[in-house]
Amino acid sequence: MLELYHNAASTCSQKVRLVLAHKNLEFESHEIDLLGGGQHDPDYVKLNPNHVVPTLVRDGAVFIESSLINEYLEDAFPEVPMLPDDAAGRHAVRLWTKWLDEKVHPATGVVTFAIGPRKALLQQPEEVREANTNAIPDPARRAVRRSVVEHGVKAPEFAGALAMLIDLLDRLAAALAKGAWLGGRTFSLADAGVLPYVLRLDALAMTPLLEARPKVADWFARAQGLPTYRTAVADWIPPPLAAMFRANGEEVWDEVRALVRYAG
Ligand SMILES: N[C@@H](CCC(=O)N[C@@H](CS)C(=O)NCC(=O)O)C(=O)O
Repeated sequence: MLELYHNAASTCSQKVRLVLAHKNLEFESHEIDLLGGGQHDPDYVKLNPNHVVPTLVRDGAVFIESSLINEYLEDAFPEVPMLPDDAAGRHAVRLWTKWLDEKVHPATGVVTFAIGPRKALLQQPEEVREANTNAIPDPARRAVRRSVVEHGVKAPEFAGALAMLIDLLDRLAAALAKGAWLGGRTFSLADAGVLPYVLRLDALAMTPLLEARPKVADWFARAQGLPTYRTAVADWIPPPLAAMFRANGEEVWDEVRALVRYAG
């Protein structure tokens, strides 16, 4: 039996749900309220000492780190393969997921918290917000979170993070010029890894950045057209949250566009 501790809108949770759906794997869902601080609950922290989602539990065995969870799922459930057959192809897919984990994910955190939930967090009682920020175990992440929630798109971290995500779109466009999907002929662990980050840019009303890159826009439309996209991603996102992210994104779009070298 598979159990997933996750959050409806979190990028890392989407990444794992996409792979579960692609492999036709059902799971028992345990949703964690990230804005309410559920990731810091002592019982949850016993499963995931990093205070983050997702966490997969299979018959009592615990798996953390979204990209490694996806690799585990590929090893444990190979019937619907999401890695290429050849060693070089597998290396190319893992190059994507490594880069996503190391660079793209932290940059997405900066861009997201500077815009999407920022106002809602600022409306929380200060002691609640501070307690949740102080509970983030990594001091560097804690400092960045405090800065971007306080200063929004004017935070010193914002422009660099945005540049990293523009680089993601450019690398994606270059890769898609060579093939329809990132890991060969079908939707792969690399596509499942990248999709949530592109979706987040779209959710924050940065859609012109995608539209300016036709290969990316085409890949995004094809990925959204997969039946697994609806069950793994679209069906989970609460409409009020989507509306809040979009409205907050639209409000700062002019400021964001001014920081972008190539906004279309
Ligand atoms: N490297 C981790 C990152 C997980 C992560 O950052 N998850 C975010 C949601 S996408 C989270 O739980 N954030 C909680 C918080 O920021 O307090 C993974 O890939 O699983």
